[in-house]
Amino acid sequence: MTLRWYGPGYDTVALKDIKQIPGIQGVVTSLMGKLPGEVWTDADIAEIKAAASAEGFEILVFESINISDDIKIGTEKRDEHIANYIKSLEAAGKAGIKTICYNFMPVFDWTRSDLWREREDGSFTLAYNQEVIDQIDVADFRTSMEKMADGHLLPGWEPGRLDRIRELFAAYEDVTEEILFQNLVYFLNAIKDVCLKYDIKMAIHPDDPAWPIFGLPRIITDKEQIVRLLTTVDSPHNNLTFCSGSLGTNPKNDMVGIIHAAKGRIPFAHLRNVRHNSEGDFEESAHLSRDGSIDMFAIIKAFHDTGFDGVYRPDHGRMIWGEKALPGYGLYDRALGAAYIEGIWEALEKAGK
Ligand code: CS2
Ligand code: MN
Repeated sequence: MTLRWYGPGYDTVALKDIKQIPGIQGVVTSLMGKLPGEVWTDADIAEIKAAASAEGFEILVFESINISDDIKIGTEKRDEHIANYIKSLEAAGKAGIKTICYNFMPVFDWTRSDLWREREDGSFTLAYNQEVIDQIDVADFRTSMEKMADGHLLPGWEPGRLDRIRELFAAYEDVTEEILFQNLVYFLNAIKDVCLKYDIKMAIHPDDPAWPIFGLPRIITDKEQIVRLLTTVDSPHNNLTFCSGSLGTNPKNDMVGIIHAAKGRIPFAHLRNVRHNSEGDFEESAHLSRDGSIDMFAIIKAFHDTGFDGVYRPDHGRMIWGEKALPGYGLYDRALGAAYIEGIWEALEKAGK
């Protein structure tokens, strides 16, 4: 069990507070100051490792070493960016960090229409409404997200990334789902040797929401596409980050089926719940199954049944008890989620004996 921690200067939650959550064995982190395409050096990694270990934590996963749009689009800069990515992997591998989470979503990472939807109990949560999204001018979208973030950094929406939004949209004009998929395969094949050398597991994060938005292609949204990726690049370095909250945005996704279909190639899992309110509208609920639409017990049981021995973390949490933090990444609700998940796991372990 881990918790995501953004590193010194980026997170509002302190490691010494994470330490007090029962069962947390390590942290998942990133170099938030790096743009996609830039190299992570040995010194950069040593610095963040030292910051974590000063509070007794090991870094178990890098989430994420982000992929540049040039790699996703397949521009003439792609090979240079891949060469940089290989250098970053080399540095991670040498530092003993062997699970790398990333995503292959064009332009935007996870997307919400509201970062502060108030729920009946007075908590605030991240929510998505398709009609609201459909009315947004993409060029203004970044500004409205940043306004909602109220001075906090949005994970996945790091500054600098979206400066060229119109240009980027134009660059994606001819990128179909198939081209995007082939560019992902190209990337995975190109980094294979360094991954095998250091026993690195690349673990792709599903698209969130799990359907195309703003006319941009999205390709990691359901079981069929996940299985296609795992079988097309059938190598131990090509794996899935299972995210119940992202795959669960589509009520049709059979999540237990996805866990079984991945056949052990899930080194990293994100556990959170969503509530479907109506067609095209959902909000992130508490982790507890009956607060949302996802059967969290069934998912955790599927991991237990398949002998999961990877890293997991409660993904986002709501803002409760007046906390102000990075949207989705406060301390309190994620701590409740961690305890709930650990409770289910303990029950499964003991019932199985
Ligand atoms: C998060 C993502 O929204 C989520 O589910 O886990 O921001 C995730 O960190 C990235 O997509 C991984 O690259
Ligand atoms: Mn996730």
